[in-house]
Parts: sequence; C-alpha cells; structure tokens
Amino acid sequence: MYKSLLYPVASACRRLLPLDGMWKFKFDKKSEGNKEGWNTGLSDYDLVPVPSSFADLFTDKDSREFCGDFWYETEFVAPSEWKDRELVVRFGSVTHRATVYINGEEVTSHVGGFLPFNADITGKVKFDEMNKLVVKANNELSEKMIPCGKTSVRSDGTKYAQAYFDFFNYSGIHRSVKLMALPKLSITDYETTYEIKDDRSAIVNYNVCVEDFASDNSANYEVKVCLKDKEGNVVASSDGEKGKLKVENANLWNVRAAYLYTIVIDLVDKEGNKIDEYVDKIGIRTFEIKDGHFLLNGKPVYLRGFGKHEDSDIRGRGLDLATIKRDYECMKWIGSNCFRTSHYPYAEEMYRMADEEGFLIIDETPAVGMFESLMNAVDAASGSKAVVHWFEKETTPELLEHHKECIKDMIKRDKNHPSVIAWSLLNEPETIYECAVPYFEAVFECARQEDPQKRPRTFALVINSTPDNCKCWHLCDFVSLNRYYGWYVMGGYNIVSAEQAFRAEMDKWAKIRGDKPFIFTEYGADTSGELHKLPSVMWSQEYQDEYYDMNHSVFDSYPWVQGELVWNFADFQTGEGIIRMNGNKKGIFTRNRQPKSAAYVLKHRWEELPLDYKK
Ligand code: BDP
Repeated sequence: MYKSLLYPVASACRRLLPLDGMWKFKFDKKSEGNKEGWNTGLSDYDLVPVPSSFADLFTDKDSREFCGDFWYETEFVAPSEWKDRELVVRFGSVTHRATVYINGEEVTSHVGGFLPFNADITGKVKFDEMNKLVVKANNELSEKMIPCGKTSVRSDGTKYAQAYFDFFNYSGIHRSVKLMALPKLSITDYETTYEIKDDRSAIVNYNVCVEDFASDNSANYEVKVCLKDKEGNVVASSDGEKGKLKVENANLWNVRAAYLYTIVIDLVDKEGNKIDEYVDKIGIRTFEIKDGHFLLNGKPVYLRGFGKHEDSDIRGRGLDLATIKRDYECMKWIGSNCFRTSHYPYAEEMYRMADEEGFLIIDETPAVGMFESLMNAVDAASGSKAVVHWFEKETTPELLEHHKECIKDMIKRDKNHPSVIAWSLLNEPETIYECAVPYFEAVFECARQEDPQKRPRTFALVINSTPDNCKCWHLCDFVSLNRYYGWYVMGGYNIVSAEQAFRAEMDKWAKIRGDKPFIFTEYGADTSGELHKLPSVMWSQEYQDEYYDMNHSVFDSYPWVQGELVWNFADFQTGEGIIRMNGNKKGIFTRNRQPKSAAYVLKHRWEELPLDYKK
C-alpha cells in the first residue's frame, strides 16, 4: 500500500497526470448507490468542477444543504509505458469521507476532509484504455470525527448537517486529484532539521524514507542528496538515507524575506542510474520560544496577521489559485506576517506560497466544535438530560484516535515547510473540567512525537477558558486567546466596560503565565462592508475601527503579548442563523477581497510596528 504524503511533483523518475476538470456527479439521496452499482459508473449525472465545493454551484436549496453520500466519476488513460510503475491516485482532500473505486473495484476509504490520501491502483488499471475512477463521498458530521457536529433529520425525513462550528459545511472534492506513476523503489518521505552556526554556516540534517513496492526488487540502492541555491549551484551534498549538509554562508529564510534552497533527493543503483528523484524547496531557519519571545533565527518576531478560512464565492472551500494569490497580495499590502489555518489544514499550495513569500503559519487541525455548552444549556434548562462534559462522552476514545490520525497526517504533510512555525491542536474546546486533561495530554504528546523540528504547540482558548478555570492552558508552549471583548461581551456604548473586564482578565494571566508568550488568535467585530454611521453603532465600519483601537491599546499594555491575529481576514460563509447575515462579517476584507475601513487601521498599525516589537 503506497503511504506517502509528499507533495506530488514530476521529476526525472516521476510522472503526473492531473485529473482535475469536469467530473460526473450525483447526489445519492436514498443511499442506494452501492446497491444500484454506481461504483461501476454513474447514469443521469450532473457535471461539476473538480476541485470545488458543490454547495454553491446549484440554484436550489436542497443541493446546497445536501447531507449524505454523493458520487463523482471521471475517466483516464494510463499509457503502457507505465506498466512497471506504482500507480497511485492522490487526492488533495475530499470532505469529509471518501471511498474510491477503480473500474468498479473498491480500492480505499478515507475519513477526514482536509488532508491528502492515496488510492493505490497498481495492478488494477487497463493500459492504453479508458479506466473509470469513481468516488463515493459523504459529508455527514458526527461527534466521533473532526470537525464535530451531528447529522439531524427534518420533519420531512431529509438529513441535514448540524455543525458545531461557525463555517459552512462545504463538501466535495476540494483539492486537486493527480494520477502519479512512481518507481517501484520510491522515496516516500523526507525530513529536515537545522542548526545555524556562528560563522554563518548552517547544517541541514536530513532523513529520507525509501520503500520497495516490488517484493522482487533487490534493495541495492544508494541515496544521494544535494542542495542547490537560487542560481542552481550545488552548495552541499551528501550520501546516505540520513546525513548532514553543510552550507557555508547560508542564506537564511526570514519573515517577508524568504530564501529557498532546492533539495534534490536521488535514489541510484550500483551503476549510478537514477531509480527515483524527488525535488522540493526548503528554507534554512530555526524557530523557538525563549524568555517569552518567538525567535526566528535567534531574533524576536512579533506576529501580526489573521485567522483565515478557505472560502470564496461559488467554489466554496474548493482550491482556487487566484484567490490564494489575491490573499497573499492583500496580506502583503496590509503589512501582516502571519496567519493561522483556522480551522483545518489548508491546501498545500497555500503553504508553498508562504514559503516563497516569507509568511509564518500556525498550522491548525480540524479539531473544532468540541464544546457542549450551547446544547447543554438548552438541555439543562429543559431538564431533559444530565449534562455530560464534552471529553467524558462515550464518543471520546474514537474521537481522540481520529484526532491523533489528523495530527500525524498534518505534521507528516507540513513538517518541511519553513513557513510553518507552530501547531494549533484544537480551536475553542471545553477546558474547564478535569476530564479534558488526559485528552489534551494525548494530543500534545502526539504532536511532539511526530514533529522532527519540535515546533511549539498551542490551542485557541474560548472566552470561558479563563485564568481561573482553564485546566489545559499549561500544556501550551505559547497561549492563544480568542477574545471578543467589545463584541460578544459588552459591545457598543459599553465598550468602556469591555476594556475594563479585558484588562482584569489580562492582569490575572500576568500573575500565572510564567514566561509563556501569549498571542491573540481571534478578536473581531462583525461589520457590514456597506454600513457607515457617525457616531458608530455595532456593525458599522466606524465601530469596527473603534473596536480594534480598544483591543490594540490593551495588547500594547502587556509586554508578554507577542502577537495579534485578527478574526477574520475576509467575510466568509456560515450556516444560516440569527447572528449571521449570509455569513460571518468579521472580515477586514469583504468576501471579494476588498478592504473595509478597518483594513487601513491595521495597515497603519502593522506598518509602524517593528518586526521585533516588545523585544
Ligand atoms: C470563535 C470561533 C470562530 C468564529 C468566531 C466568531 O473560533 O470559528 O467564527 O468565534 O464568532 O468562537 O466570529
């Protein structure tokens, strides 16, 4: 079974066939697809683009809100030159579950909507002929997987997704699909760690994984690794699966001043013929927390930027390279240097771009919605059932296993990006009962084990996880607060009281924080892109400006606040509800990526703040 999460690239020894395009598509309203043989091909289908969410392609509400199984189909021809290769279909992501069939035969299943997986179709392909690739996907939510939610049923029997999170449950084949033709003896993974020396040289420690997928293949090979600079000159090389590359006068990867080296990993046989080649870009840098500061290459850096979403008009959460480009242009224009991949790992193209542009990423798992309060409040009020804390539910063990799988895959996929500086393991979970602690310990330990670079770990604390009652914050290497003083708490004219309450909370953290740095992973106010009002009212652009001014004056009073990521980069789609007007409007940019007036407030502030602010 081909298990590798390396980004798919073509090379001297690797071939790629992109399968993106219009695919056949069909909703399986009665869950009859398997019984009716849809795995062998679809009839009476629609055509939809891959990659894309399906929700906003159609004009009827039943399609947008569809919850259950839905099927995709495409065809491809594999040339007979590929007969001796491993053939693997690589899905960037399918939200949330997928079963893959090739020529009618089931080849693999995968759970988790935001990370890649492979379908190994070696030995199942007809060469030089049409092959049918069918995917059965499913977007039901449950409390046993992340993101958490449940699947409910309307009075007319139709299923619908009840998300425990504040973004639309976009679903579909969200990222690119590629057929990879790989050598039988393949490079399946590699990792790097860095040491920067006083004499400006650097050591790149590397470790390469090789797998032999043909049992008759003699494992007589050698690994050769070299590093090339921007001009293509080889600056270091080494032999062996593990080794050290010494780079003299190393060009370091820095914030908004990236320098990338090309790493070329070759497998060669005894005669020196190439068996496999994998090529990637890496950045030489260190990142650590010391004395309450984030140190990039030993120098303090103050984080400024956003919590984001993968969200755009029509394509929903589907990969859109134009949106990625525009987002980076907006993030550069405003003077930011960091973002969190709230609330799930993003498409790999986003990280590759951050590597190039010198942005810092806090990489987040899809662990969102682990909070029972709202549902419990209703239940408790009606006396209908005893309140069960989130982490003592009977679903917890299964949830934890899935969560750990996601952490492992996220770190496996993203560990070599210089842009990734930290892991965010959960967003706004329930932390005020002791039963949360073993769960948190397990996920924090899992991340530490998996990451060769031992990046700092955190989770985003909801407003009721306070210095008085949070049982889990001490596990964080740095603490991330989501705070809405002046919006959900004491908003509008009462913002004065909000500031006082905010400072009171910060004073309490100050007493117990030790030397952990704190950042804000969320603060924001919903704002209509059209509404101006003098004097301000909540939802007006004027109020969003005042809200940010108040929050920044609090941040600036505490030297141990080492970063500010506003919520949100852009307006985004959510489910329907009385506190959402066609989505969440806390964007600094509209959903179309045009600035609201708060964008100028932030631009002014962030361009003025030195990189090592509060050093
Ligand atoms: C936080 C969540 C985020 C929401 C945000 C909001 O982490 O997903 O979108 O609040 O209410 O609770 O805008």
